[in-house]
Amino acid sequence: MKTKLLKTDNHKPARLFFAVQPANTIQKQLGNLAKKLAIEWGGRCIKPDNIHLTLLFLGETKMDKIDLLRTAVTNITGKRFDLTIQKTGFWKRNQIIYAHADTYPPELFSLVDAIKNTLRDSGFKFDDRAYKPHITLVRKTTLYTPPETLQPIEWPVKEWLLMQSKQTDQGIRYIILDRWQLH
Ligand code: 2AM
Repeated sequence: MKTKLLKTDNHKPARLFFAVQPANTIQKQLGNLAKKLAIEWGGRCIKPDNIHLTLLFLGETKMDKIDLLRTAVTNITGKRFDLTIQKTGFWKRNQIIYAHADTYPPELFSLVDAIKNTLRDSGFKFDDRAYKPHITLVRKTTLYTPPETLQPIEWPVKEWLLMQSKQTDQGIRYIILDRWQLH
């Protein structure tokens, strides 16, 4: 599926990232948790629709590079994997509360590596720091003490996405620009 970028966007670069997104039911579950945590600990909760796990953040990308980007990654073949989200954590420096799994399957890291290698070979620049999977739930929190574990949330990951982060009057909105199936 390809979603056309809005015509009005054409004059400026788009803020892009690759991610996986859970089904609506899981987004709602994590969204409810985010709301609860923001009430309890302060900060701004992520809306359910925006709940995702980033694979690679590309940042501002010129519009004329987007087709090249899509073509470059289209031959990546990743395998399906399951995530069990059962913890929350806190990054004091970034002021975020996030959800995460105890362990992540090798298929996730292989997919991220494949995207990075392909983009590097195609001349794209990106932040190449070690990948730390996390699902941001609340921003601008200054204090949080995570409980031991949560009721586990099972998330089967069957596809990965190219997404655009857009500032709108209603806040940040994530738009799916393209998607690829895992096998
Ligand atoms: P975050 O939730 O930890 O901020 C869209 O902005 C997605 O890309 C978010 O999941 C965000 O992670 C991630 N991301 C990674 N590096 C980023 C950066 N340097 N600036 C903004 N977002 C970044």
